[in-house]
Amino acid sequence: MKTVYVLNGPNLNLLGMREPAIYGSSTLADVQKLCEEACARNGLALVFRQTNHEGEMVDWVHEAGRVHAKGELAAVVMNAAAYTHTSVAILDAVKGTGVPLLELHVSNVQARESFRHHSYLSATARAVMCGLGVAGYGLAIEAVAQW
Ligand code: CA2
Repeated sequence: MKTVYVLNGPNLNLLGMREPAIYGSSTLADVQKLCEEACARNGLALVFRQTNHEGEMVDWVHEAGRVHAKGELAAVVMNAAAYTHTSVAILDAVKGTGVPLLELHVSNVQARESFRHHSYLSATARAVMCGLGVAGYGLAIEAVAQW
């Protein structure tokens, strides 16, 4: 059984508690449940985490890289949140480990402020999904199950 790492970046612990017009009313716990169900449907194991710290995200990509090296990783599905737009360190971790990455955003970042239009991760991601709300997490798992 392969494992999907679903890694969430800063402030996503606030999901469902603020800005429902942009991010909806589901909480991160709801998202985790949705991911668990999608993984169960697709015969995948799930590692689901959230961090507010860039270095911790880097460490988790390295951990996923070790799983990848054993041939046991389906993919990393990452909503790097604000780090998407700032983090060369996370980009380097993805490049350095060679993990297959699906970059995910709840909102349509291209329809928002211009500083959200650039992603350090997109060029190294195998796929990018945005604007589908939290349903995107389930759809992302359905997609990577075919990788
Ligand atoms: O649309 C997304 O998923 C984002 O990755 C969310 C990030 C934002 O910086 C990206 O540009 C797009 C923000 C995550 C913060 O989430 C909150 C949720 C509820 C209330 C406040 C913040």
